[in-house]
Amino acid sequence: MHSPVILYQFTLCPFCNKVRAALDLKGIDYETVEVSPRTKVELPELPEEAPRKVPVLRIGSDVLYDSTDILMELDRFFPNEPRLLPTEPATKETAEEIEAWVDEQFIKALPTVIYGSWSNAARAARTIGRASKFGFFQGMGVKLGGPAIMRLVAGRILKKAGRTDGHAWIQECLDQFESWLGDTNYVCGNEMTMADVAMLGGITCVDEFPVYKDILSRPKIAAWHERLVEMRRDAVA
Ligand SMILES: N[C@@H](CCC(=O)N[C@@H](CS)C(=O)NCC(=O)O)C(=O)O
Repeated sequence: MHSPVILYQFTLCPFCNKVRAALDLKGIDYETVEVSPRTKVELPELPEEAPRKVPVLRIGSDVLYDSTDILMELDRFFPNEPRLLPTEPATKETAEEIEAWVDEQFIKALPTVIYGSWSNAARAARTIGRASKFGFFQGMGVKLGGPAIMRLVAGRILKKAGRTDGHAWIQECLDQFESWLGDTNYVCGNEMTMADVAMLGGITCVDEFPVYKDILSRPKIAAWHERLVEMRRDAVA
């Protein structure tokens, strides 16, 4: 029997969604603990150098943090298939690069279309209010200011990235992802890797927002997504 696995998270945080996707796809049983964004008192003791951020994953007495590091470590704790890190060095390198790109581009671009317009901002505020899931948004500097502040934050992200249009940014990301997919089942070839898991996590995170439909309106991405969703469903069953 394995040690208990506990994921400390904000439900709406895309980085936590990456880790949940990985745990599900590998068929690992885990519990989740919802962390209070303000106090984060629920977090376990962390190494001194670790930021007080989610996700944090406890496996028995081991405490892992940072979604990318967690994905990279998971095969070591759970060597069962599917592996997140390919064994072939060149493929492993590509998987790591694309996984980093998901954090740096796709996940960064998402909030700019989630609350980049007044109506989306109001919708985001309602979703958060309803579900009490402040995490992602508060993590990005949004306190309790509602749509107006969300809009400011979206603007700030765009400016920092040297962009003006969040929707165009997302479309560029999707073009890029599609071209990497090519005619293969997964983004690094015909085996699933941490790169697919990261992208799946980011997409799942916005499933209540209009951008989700835009993403899945692309047939190649929709087919890839369906493969992963099915695999995830089978693995948790
Ligand atoms: N690079 C980290 C980023 C984690 C992160 O930014 N988490 C946010 C939530 S989306 C957080 O915990 N923010 C709380 C804070 O900064 O106080 C990862 O991949 O895990």
